[in-house]
Amino acid sequence: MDMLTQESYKSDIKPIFCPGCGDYGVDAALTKAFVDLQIDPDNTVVVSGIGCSSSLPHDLKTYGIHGIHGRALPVAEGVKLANRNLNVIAVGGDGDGYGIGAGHFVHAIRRNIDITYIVMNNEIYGLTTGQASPTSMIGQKTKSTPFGVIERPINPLALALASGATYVARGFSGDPMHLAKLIGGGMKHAGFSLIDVQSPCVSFNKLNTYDWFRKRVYKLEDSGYNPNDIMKAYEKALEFDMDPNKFPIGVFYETTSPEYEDLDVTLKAGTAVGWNAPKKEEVANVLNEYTTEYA
Ligand SMILES: Cc1ncc(C[n+]2csc(CCOP(=O)(O)OP(=O)(O)O)c2C)c(N)n1
Ligand SMILES: [Mg+2]
Repeated sequence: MDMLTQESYKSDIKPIFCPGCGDYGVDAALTKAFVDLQIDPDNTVVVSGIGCSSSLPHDLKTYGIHGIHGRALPVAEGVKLANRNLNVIAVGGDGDGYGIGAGHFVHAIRRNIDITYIVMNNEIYGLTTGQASPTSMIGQKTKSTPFGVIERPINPLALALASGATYVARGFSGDPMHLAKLIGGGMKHAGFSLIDVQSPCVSFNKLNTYDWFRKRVYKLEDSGYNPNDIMKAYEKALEFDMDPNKFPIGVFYETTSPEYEDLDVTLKAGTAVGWNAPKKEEVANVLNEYTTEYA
């Protein structure tokens, strides 16, 4: 097969993002990770929910599902369980994943299904033009919080760790080369991987800007951080909550643990799409069993 390039993954559809949107950086980083790993676009599915960030699958020449709000993960899990030979990537926003989809977030993580989840976290609802999201900071004035946010923000990294995550990373869309490595690491990781990306919304979040992040962001690996100690991972995940001038990015935690697909009795026998449909008499036998046993 010929070498795949950036162009191999670009569709004819242009992104809907505003000029300067952080999600362009995520688009570029994801494509770079595809090129680096020579991912086959015909064997790849990118699943999303609803939001500006969730429009990303349209821009890619892979398979894609632009689904419903907050449901990127259950759809992605279904795709993976039906055919575990596919590369399955779920993408979306902070509202989609940490708000309406928060229940799915916790349960997909504890199942450790082998999918990569990229959350474009801009600390706001972008598509609906600037309401507070579950990651908006206390005090932030938005269209839905004219007197400032009074709820404590979700800490997605700490929540992922508490849910049993096996790969937890945070990137910054202002550094797409670094982000591409985090995404590539997640795709290579066997099991669920979370890459929370700080991806500024230049139109509706005037607080968490590129400059705001640049003043605080530093790379964990530059300080010799080792991502296999869960207690240290919690400490780093909580660092910004303790010191609002420090915002670590990089791989916080990685560990090996069996995938759901390896443990499930039926799935470990092979991928579901390869199964033959049951014969008529087999279905009749099952139905018979129920009617005789419960008659
Ligand atoms: C069930 C449902 N509730 C609410 C909405 C309205 N809605 C559309 S996008 C969105 C939030 C988008 O925010 P986020 O997920 O952070 O994505 P962003 O646009 O910031 O990338 C909401 C509330 C919807 N489409 N469906
Ligand atoms: Mg958002």
